[in-house]
Amino acid sequence: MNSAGSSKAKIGLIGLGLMGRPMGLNLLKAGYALTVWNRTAARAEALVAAGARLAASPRAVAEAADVLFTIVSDPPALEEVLWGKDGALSGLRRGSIHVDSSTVSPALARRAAAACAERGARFLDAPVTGGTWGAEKGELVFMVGGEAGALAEVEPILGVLGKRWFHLGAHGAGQTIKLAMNLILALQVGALAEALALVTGAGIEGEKLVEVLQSSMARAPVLDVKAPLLLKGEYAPSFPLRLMHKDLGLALDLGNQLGVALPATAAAREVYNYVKGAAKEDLDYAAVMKFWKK
Ligand code: NA7
Repeated sequence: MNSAGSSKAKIGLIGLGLMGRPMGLNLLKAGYALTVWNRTAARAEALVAAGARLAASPRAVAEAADVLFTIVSDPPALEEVLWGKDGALSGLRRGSIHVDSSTVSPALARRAAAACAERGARFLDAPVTGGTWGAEKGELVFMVGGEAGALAEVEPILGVLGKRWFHLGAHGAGQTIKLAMNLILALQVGALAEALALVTGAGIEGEKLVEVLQSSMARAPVLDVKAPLLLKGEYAPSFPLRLMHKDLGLALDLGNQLGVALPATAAAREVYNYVKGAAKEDLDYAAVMKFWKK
């Protein structure tokens, strides 16, 4: 087993947003040596106080890491931290493994994998589900594309961050499944918002719909978490609406590339787009309800 797969591999982490920060804290708690970088350096403070080393650039993180994690917002952000000035790819160690847990396009995952291979490193696309709650509890679920051998080497680390991981195929497969899954979550929460608008428009309390719904075949665990937010109109971001909007766009792009029609996704994106445009602050995607409160 090489250094990437050793029990206490040196870990790098780029992206200390809502997801990256709790993930980093769990790695430190598990005793891993952690080097971090974030575009806005102030967001690294909690991790540095907990024992992480703050690097000067993505490149410096990669130089220090046997296993490099990235979890940044979107495709341009990943391109920036990998290929930008002092980007991580220029510092990747031979034999290291780069695990990208951002949600980006499958095509970008394949480009990153090829760039890693040119530098003698391996790549896994490993987007996650579970939101900030899952990240804090170490209960994320990883959807993985890439070589099974590389996955086997990082499994001890995934076990600190999450409870399950699925090897889904070649590079890009993890991102493809993630986009399909988020499409379903966006539609489920959007459908609840639409149904609540109908029910409350008829003068019936929304709570009554949720109670019956969650006792029926139409029950969805995501609604256990999101329905109370829709009913109360409280939308502090756990999974931000701007990121769900981005994922719906990525799913539509993929559908276009594959010639697969996604009419329900296209309609849902219009609704999320309206709320995103009208929002004055960062909101959870449960705020899709605001479409009907305008
Ligand atoms: P957040 O909380 O919005 O955090 C996004 C992170 O990405 C944060 O560290 C940002 O740095 C970083 N970012 C954004 N754009 C750039 C650029 N251009 N260059 C470098 N770094 C950048 O998102 P989450 O943590 O909730 O989610 C992360 C991913 O997981 C996302 O793909 C989700 O869909 C799933 P900042 O602090 O703003 O300087």
